[in-house]
Amino acid sequence: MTDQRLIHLRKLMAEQGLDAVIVTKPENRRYFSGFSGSAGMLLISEQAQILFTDFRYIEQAKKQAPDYEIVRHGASMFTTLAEHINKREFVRVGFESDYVTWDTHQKLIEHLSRLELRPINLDMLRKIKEQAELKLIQHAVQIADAAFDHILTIIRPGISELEIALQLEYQMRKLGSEKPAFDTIVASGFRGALPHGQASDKIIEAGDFVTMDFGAVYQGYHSDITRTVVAGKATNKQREIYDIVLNAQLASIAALTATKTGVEIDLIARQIIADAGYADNFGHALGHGVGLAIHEEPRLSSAYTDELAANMVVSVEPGIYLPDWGGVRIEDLVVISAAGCQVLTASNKKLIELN
Ligand SMILES: [Mn+2]
Repeated sequence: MTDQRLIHLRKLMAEQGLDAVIVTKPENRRYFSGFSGSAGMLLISEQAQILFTDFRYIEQAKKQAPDYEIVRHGASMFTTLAEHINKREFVRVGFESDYVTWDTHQKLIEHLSRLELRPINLDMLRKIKEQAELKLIQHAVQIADAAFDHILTIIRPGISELEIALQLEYQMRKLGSEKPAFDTIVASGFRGALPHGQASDKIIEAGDFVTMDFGAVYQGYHSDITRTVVAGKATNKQREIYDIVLNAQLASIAALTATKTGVEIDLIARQIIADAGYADNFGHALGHGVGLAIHEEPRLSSAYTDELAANMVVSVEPGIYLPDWGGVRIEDLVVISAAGCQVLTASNKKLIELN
């Protein structure tokens, strides 16, 4: 945790006329305090920074968030929060409207009736990564790369998608991943047409395309990689589709630089796939930010008109999905810079035929 993060947060609070913010989203709680427990909330004002949590996490909170006043709450976290807020002269207090449920909002209103509660989004403060964060993401990428190398020795006709997913997750855990970054996707043969086909009991058949989308988590930071390989010899059609997706991916990476917008980069991949005749078969966005959350700001999509900036980390993951036939997706993580971008993912992207 660096002071810089709280400086940026307090600047945003001042811009929005807030006396304090209540931070409840786990990623933001961790980002602004260092505390990684599963329960608790932060109260941050110009003067104060308080972490409320329960009995289970007091010792951990003291260790992980030394710059915070740690307050143990009882049966109702809101009662304790209100006691601390009502001691102070706050008028306007921000809450994370994209995370707080209706029930929680009702409780906040009930306990803090004196206050003006204002919605605020804190995620944008996590978009640009610090050097230390980039190192952690790079480490999570390396774990996934190593698991991919290993899985190439395991994939063969006769084993199931679930077995491949298990082996990927086992390798990543052995290499230090805290957990899978998300439910591992293994989609083979006709199931490859499902962009998010979670591993099933389908057996790999000779000649199947096998799409694997997986990631590791290291000190809270995620990685995300997709590779599609052939369990045998590729057909001409498989080669054709693979090359289109790879070209789309390489061209968008080549164009990716700070000051471009998410729309512009998304369009580069989309145009190449459309020109090849598959416009209707690439129905998802090109990429997303990755960090303490697996999907976060910014986006490479037709809706993201903001400029990108140096030290943002995004996935670049075009795909083509053909119903009843299968699909291909290729995904790397990259760090954006002023001059271009640096690809973090090291795994081979040439079409791999496993014989
Ligand atoms: Mn992804």
